[in-house]
Amino acid sequence: MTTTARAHTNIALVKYWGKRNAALMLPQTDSLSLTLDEFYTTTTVEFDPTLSKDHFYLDGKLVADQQAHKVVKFMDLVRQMSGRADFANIASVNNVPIAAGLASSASAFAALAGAAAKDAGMDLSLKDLSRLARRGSGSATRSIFGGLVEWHRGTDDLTSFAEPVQEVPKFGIAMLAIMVDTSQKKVSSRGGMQLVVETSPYYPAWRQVVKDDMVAIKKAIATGDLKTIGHIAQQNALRMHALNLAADPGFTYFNGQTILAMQTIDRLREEGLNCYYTMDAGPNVKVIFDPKDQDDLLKALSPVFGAERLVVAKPGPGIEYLADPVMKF
Ligand code: 2P0
Repeated sequence: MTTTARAHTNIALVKYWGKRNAALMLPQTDSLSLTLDEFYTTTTVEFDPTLSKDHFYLDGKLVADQQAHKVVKFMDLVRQMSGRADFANIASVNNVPIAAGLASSASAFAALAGAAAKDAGMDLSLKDLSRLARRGSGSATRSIFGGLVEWHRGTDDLTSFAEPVQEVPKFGIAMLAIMVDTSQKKVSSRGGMQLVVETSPYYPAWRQVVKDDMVAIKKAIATGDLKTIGHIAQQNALRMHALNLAADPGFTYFNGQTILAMQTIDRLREEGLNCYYTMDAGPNVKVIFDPKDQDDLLKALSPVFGAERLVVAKPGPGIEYLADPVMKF
C-alpha cells in the first residue's frame, strides 16, 4: 500500500530561531506563520517488508545514504511510534526551491509525517501530526495547517504543537517572493540558530520580542489589520537577523540584492503601497501585501528584479492526502 501526502510551505511572520531541546526539537519561543499555496512538497511512502533499508528518492533520483540521514532518522521515529519494523520506499517531489530560505524543510517534513504515519497504520490527530512533523524540522510543525498558524513552544513533547489561528484568513493577505538567489545556502538554519542561542548577546531580548509580537499580531489578525501585521512581521524579521549579525562569529543570510529589495519595499510603502518584507534563512525576500495591490506591486518590482524572479503566493491549505503516488517503486 502507498500513501501520498502534500504539505505546503509556510513563512513565519513571528519567527522561530533557536531550540531549547535539540533532541525533541523544542523551540525557545512561540512562532506564527502563513501557509502558502504556491510552494509545496508531495511525498509518497510505502512500507515494504522486503527492503533492508529505507530508500529515499528526491525529485525522482535516489538520494545517497549520507544525504538521507534526516529522513531515515525520522522514519526510525515513525517505526518506534507505530511498532512497525520494516523499511520504506519514500519519494518526494518538491515545488519549492530547496535551501533558499523558502523553508523547504517545512513542507518536506510535514508531508513526510503525514504520509509515513498513515502508511505505518497510525491514525493521528492533526495536533499529533504537527508534533510528529516537529521532530523532522521545527518549521514543519506549522505546515500541517493552512492559513495563519501558531506554534506553541510548549514545555515538552506533548505540549509543543501547532494550531490554526485563521485557517482561511478573513482579510486580504498575500506574499510575493523576490527570488534573488535560489542556490544552496552556506549557513544551515539548524547551525545558524544554534550559534545564535549560544553566542548572541541579544538572545534574552529576542525572547521578550517574540512574546510581545505574538500577543500583538494575534490581536491584529483578529481585527484584520494588515498594516499592523506587516509592521510587526517586518520588525520581527529585522530583529531575528540582528541576532545573526551579533553572533560570534557574526553572519548574515542577506546579499546585496536582499538589501536592495528591503529598501525598495520601504520606498514603495512610503509611496503609499501597503507592503512589508520578511526574510528567513536565505537571501530571498518575501513581501507581505494586500492582494488588491498585486498589479501595482508587480509593476513596481519587475523593472528592478525582473518579472521572472517574482512569485506571488496566496494563503494555502493544510495537509492533504492524494490518491496518486508521485513515483512507482
Ligand atoms: C521560521 N526559520 O520560523 C524560521 C525563520 C527560518 C527563519 O524555521 O532545525 O528548517 O529543522 O528546526 O525549521 C527554518 O528552520 O530548522 C526556520 P530546524 P528549520 O520559519
